[in-house]
Amino acid sequence: MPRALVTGITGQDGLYLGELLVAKGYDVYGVVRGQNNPKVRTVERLIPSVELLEGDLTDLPSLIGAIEIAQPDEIYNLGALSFVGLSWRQAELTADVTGMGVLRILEAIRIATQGDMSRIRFYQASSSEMFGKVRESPQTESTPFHPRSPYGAAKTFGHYITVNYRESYDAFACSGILFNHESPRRGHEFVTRKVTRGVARVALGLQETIALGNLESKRDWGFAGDYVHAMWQMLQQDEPEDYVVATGETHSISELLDIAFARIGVTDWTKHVEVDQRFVRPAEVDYLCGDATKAREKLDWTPKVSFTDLIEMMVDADLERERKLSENPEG
Ligand code: NDP
Ligand code: GDR
Repeated sequence: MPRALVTGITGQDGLYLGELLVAKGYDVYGVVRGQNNPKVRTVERLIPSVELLEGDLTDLPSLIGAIEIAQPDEIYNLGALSFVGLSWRQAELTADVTGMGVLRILEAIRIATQGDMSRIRFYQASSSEMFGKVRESPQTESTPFHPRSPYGAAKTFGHYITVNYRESYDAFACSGILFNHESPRRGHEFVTRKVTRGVARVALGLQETIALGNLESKRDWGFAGDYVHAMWQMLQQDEPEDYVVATGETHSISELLDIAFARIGVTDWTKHVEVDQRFVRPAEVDYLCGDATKAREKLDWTPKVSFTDLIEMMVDADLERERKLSENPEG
């Protein structure tokens, strides 16, 4: 059986990727950090066959130890401080986990394989945030980077160090430049989930308004369950390369609000939304739209879930969850 090690297994993508790898017959090992991490229970419930190993991207020995136990054929580095808004307030930690963490795990592979890095295939979770103040649209693998946040800067380092280890040590290292992808498992801090959860609570009379930042920015949003297939496909190719993964469609936060509120029968949402300066960022990424032609042609990858279906799926899941919670607040 092939063996895979996944950092960030407790996150949105870690859960979908873990499920995919188990379904494909892998022995899956997940790296979890911290003492008594409450998200571990979700992994145990959804993917009980995953073996959990202690480790932290800020701690090289723990990464070497995890690789020695798991003996993986493939490593997926999904762990990161991933919330762009927080990255200004915890810039140093973001650089350490999201940026330096990539170097540490590559070094852990180099040490554990005694320099024969090509023995372990490596996936780095890079991001469309690297394009930032975009130089061209749509964005492709060759569009120059101009990150706009400490998070974007840290991911740009992670991307280039992945490319550098491929070129320096013959590592089978791929960087997936993924555009925003969402699901009912998305954290509440990200705008899609904040909106769909807020809309569900408005529908159930649990809150009146949703406080948001910039309503004009535009994102290329897809479904996380589709995107993890592209991660796996990248590591099955003959050559390690970098790929943009995106839908090629872009929508504003206002359009997101239109679709989410329409699902509960509200056409004019203005009285339910307030702009709160606390959620406006010091520097914004105004517009992202990805060109995933290379992923389509080489990986045979296409997104399956449309933007409207994605947001409706998330509103429906939040309605069910909030209804259950209001009936039984203990959980
Ligand atoms: P989440 O925020 O849901 O998950 C992040 C994961 O990183 C969690 O499992 C978290 O574990 C883990 N983590 C945080 N700090 C550390 C650390 N010091 N050591 C080890 N693990 C740590 O992110 P997503 O699942 O949405 O994203 C997965 C990856 O893809 C991230 O790297 C993200 O930056 C990147 N990405 C995401 C996109 C998206 O739209 N979702 C788009 C492009 C890239 P814990 O339980 O300990 O908090
Ligand atoms: P993003 O996602 O920064 O693109 O990073 P997020 O959902 O946080 O923001 C998207 C856009 O919405 C605007 N916005 C708000 N955002 C949040 N979180 N909360 C608000 O109240 C709010 N109001 C408006 C933001 O300004 C922004 O323009 C995500 C993360 O998953 C990264 O890890 C990943 O790399 C990128 O997607 C691709």
